[in-house]
Amino acid sequence: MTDALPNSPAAQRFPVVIVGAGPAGLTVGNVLRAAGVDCLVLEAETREFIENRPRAGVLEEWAVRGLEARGLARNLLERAELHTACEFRFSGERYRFSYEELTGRRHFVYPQPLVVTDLVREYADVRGGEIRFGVRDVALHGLGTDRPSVSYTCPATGRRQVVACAFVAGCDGARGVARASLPPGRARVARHDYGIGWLALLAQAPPSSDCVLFGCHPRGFAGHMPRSPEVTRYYLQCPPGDDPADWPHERVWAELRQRLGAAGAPPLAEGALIEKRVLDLHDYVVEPMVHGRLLLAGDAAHLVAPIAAKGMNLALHDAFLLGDALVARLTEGDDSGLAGYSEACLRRVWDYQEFSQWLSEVFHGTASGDPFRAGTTVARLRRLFTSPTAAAAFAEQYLGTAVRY
Ligand code: RFL
Repeated sequence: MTDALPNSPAAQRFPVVIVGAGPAGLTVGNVLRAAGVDCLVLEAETREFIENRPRAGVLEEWAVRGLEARGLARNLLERAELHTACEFRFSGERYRFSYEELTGRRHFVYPQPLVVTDLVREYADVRGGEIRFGVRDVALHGLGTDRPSVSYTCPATGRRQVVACAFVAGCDGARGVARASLPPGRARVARHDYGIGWLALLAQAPPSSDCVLFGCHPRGFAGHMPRSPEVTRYYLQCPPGDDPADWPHERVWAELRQRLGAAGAPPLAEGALIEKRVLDLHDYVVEPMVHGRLLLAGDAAHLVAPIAAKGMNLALHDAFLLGDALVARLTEGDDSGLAGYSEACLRRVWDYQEFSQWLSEVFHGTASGDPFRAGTTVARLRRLFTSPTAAAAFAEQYLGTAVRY
């Protein structure tokens, strides 16, 4: 962050500048536009790029209802696949976990590129929101004052532009500029490194099951996540920092067959691997999520490794609260939403982080090389299928259905 730019003629003014057009930023923008609040979204990539970037695919039902309530779920409700169960595979057997029977709730499977495509269209084309793509070198100024501003280089002219605003929504993900703009010592960043890598794969292949599969195998974890009738996401545990080039087609499918193998399991439907990258699993949480006039949301504020498929859901939770709080502040002068914003978000964030850690042990314990951990991991897994209380607790956390956080 640099100091305010009192002498720079601010070419433009918007009540809110939103940095980043991911699920968080676009949802905040849509909520503001629906209430007639002007805002500007600044996005480093092109529209085509963000509409095609493959990532998440699982939405929790409360998040879908939140989008629906804000008029943002029409396509999603028409096209998403509804999942009612997941399946654990361990000790050579298949264990189906029907979470809908326990909670009455489902997961909605709708790839993130479609979520983003719908949100951009609604924001820019329907609600008339301003958005600038391909901006470079975004910088935030005067965040500790009541006259912050945002500057960036315009891709068309190469000129620096300054936008004055009342609030900056930092929604620019894990590698953005917003978190980096927090003055040292003003926020605590808590980190957790799992010391585990996941080879994240997208296969041009139909799903091999009607549900998510978790293979908890002594060779390492393997996951199967249906994305669409043509595309399936797979994960393979690997050493952190592994080179995806060391995972040719044959090796990937041989490992997936082994780790997801179980008595009576149908063979995997194989296909070309259209994405192959190694994720070093880690989490972080920024506390508080607010500094002066900068309000962080989504991955900019907290990263949760994709172990429990929670990141996009948390980004939407933040965005609902932030959008509503900004509307209340800017249309009615009501500050209470903004005052409670960080704490309200962080309660769910920490709960989801704890669940991800718990699930990480379930996924990775049998491959830890430590026979004691392997034994307790299998006990955890078995408990899900022998204890209705343990099953109910798992279902509640997996679906994010707790009454309070
Ligand atoms: P995003 O989606 O990263 O959007 C941030 C946007 O900001 C832009 N940007 C900038 N713009 C201007 N100036 C700058 N300096 C900028 N720097 C960055 C970026 O181009 C981008 O468009 O953050 P947001 O909105 O907070 O959304 C978070 C989610 O994207 C993320 O949590 C999920 O993808 C996590 N995740 C999953 N979450 C789920 O809920 N369910 C899942 O099944 C799930 N699977 C996943 C995942 C993440 C994965 N990756 C990325 C590790 C699977 C994978 C493989």
